[in-house]
Amino acid sequence: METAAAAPPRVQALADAGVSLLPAQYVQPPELRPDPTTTTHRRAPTAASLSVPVVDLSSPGAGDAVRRACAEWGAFHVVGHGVRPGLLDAMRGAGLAFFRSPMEEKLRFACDQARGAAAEGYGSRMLANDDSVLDWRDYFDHHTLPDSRRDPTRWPDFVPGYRDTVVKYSDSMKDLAQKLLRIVSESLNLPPSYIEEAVGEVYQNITVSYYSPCPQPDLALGLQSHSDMGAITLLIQDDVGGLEVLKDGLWIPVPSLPDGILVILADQTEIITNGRYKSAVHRAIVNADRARLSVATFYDPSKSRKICTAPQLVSKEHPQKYRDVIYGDYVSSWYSKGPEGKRNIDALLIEQ
Ligand SMILES: O=C(O)CCC(=O)C(=O)O
Repeated sequence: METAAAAPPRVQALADAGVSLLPAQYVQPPELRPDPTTTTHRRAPTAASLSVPVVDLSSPGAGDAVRRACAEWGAFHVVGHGVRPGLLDAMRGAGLAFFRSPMEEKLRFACDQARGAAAEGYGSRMLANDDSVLDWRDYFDHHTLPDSRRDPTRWPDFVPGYRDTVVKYSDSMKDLAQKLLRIVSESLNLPPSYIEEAVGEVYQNITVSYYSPCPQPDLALGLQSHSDMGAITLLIQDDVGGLEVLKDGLWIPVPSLPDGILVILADQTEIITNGRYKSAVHRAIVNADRARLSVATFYDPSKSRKICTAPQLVSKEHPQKYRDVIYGDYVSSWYSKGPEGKRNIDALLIEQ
């Protein structure tokens, strides 16, 4: 949440001004830096054999591939997903056109501080506490579903076709997320609609993130390490690179796949599946030369929804791992303290 008194400068404005030293608020503590010599988790060598799986949803083996990818990674690319490639490019293009527009235009759509945490609009800081290290990132967050939250007049009016593109993209990502949740449910022998029903009415946000070139990229993070709070996230990015997923203690770079969409399982899916499927911890690193853009679409429960583990997945061998939780309480705890490099979900662990 941004507050008027403490609103940080837009990262893009700092980068455009040509700062040569990273301002102190953006300097990560040594153990969280991407620098391989200081970081707690090592980064995989560039030519690592480990890479995020790719699942062709149009192939007959898709269910098995999804099962493996969810159990081993919590993140995977999908191709053969049925979303028109032109729509992915249009969404990336709309986001880029926004961030390349003059600052005074962008500021007309700045986050409204009075609306509290995760306010819709153009922002640069997610957390309320002033002492947290800032991400080297600006973003535009759209509230897109349910329809009652969707107000395109809050989205940029100066990029031709922007609002129409976001609406089409939102609808298309909702369909894909539901298709994926059905496959994920079935892969655990649950009824196909199980996870969708456990999540209830979908609250969808679309966040376009823009990472400007950074003067000292080894000291900063574009987006600190975290897992997503909701049920499932669908992410597209450009060809610059910077997204990393944590796998067995190694940060694995996630390249962009032409026409591919990255699926990231989020915390509520881990709770519902009793930890059989993990939410994926990920972060974004930055570089000195090229700006990077990503578009994340979050599929979340409503704040009042109680999320419970599927009883079919609890047994003597698999005792219930997490306490039931009201989603709004889960979210509030994140916004008051931030991920601090830890998983929010660990606070719900039941002692065995
Ligand atoms: O920019 C990226 O690749 C990551 C974005 C992300 O993790 C988020 O918006 O939560």
